[in-house]
Amino acid sequence: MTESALNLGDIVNLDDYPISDRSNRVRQTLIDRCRADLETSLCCVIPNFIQPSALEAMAAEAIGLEKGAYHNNSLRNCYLHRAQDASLPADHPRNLQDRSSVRMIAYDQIPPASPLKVFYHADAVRELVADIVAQGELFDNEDPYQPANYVCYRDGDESSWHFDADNSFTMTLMVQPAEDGGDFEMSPNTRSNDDQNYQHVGQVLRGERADTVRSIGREPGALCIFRGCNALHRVSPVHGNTLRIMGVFVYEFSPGLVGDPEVNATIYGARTQ
Ligand SMILES: O=C(O)CCC(=O)C(=O)O
Ligand SMILES: [Fe+2]
Repeated sequence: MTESALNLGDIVNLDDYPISDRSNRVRQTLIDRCRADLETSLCCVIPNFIQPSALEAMAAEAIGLEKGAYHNNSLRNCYLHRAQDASLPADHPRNLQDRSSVRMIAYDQIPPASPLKVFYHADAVRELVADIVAQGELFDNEDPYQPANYVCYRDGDESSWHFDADNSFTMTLMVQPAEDGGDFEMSPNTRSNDDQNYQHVGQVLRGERADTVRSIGREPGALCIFRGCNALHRVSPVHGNTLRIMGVFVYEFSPGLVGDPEVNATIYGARTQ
């Protein structure tokens, strides 16, 4: 603890979102609304969740750390794989490669007293998210790199169409939007747990199903929870000199989980110490 240790109220807008009190009716109304949105559109957004002063501190922190970020720049398919499959046609979704270029600031690079970490580790935040995703208790991820990250996009960076791997939900915080571009776009229900729906996936990838794609607008301070494993999503190319900064958080359904070191090295770069 430092002398300037942050409390939850320094970070979360507790006036609008009294999340520390589990019996509060405003909290329950928020949970009900988010659950309904997740059910219908695989995504929910909580606007103005973060205090402006905490957002400023997060943005300044990420900008300061960004020169040490790992530039993850690759061609990949929408399943996050880099290899082609010669047994499938060239235009199969598994063989359609697209570019992704983002800058990862991993958990181990962020100071312990960071507002991003205080937010992530707060019981009231974890419990709120657990109530929204409604799949039982949540636990902090215990990987050295994964639990809470800043993901930064410079001019020209983008994240092409993809499904998120493994986790049943993804949680992001808009810290600082791009000047232009950097839109978060999603085609909900592109596949299901038991149907890969390759034909539809291919159509979205080729830009033939713009009717299914929605752009999810988020102001600074908006928390977003989405089912990225079944909804194709992307971040359109960023334009301008303002760094697009997202907080990304990983909670788990069982305690003590860590990631695969080889996968981590491809996402965060190898550590040399
Ligand atoms: O930056 C975003 O808005 C979403 C990024 C994303 O695809 C993810 O975190 O899985
Ligand atoms: Fe994603």
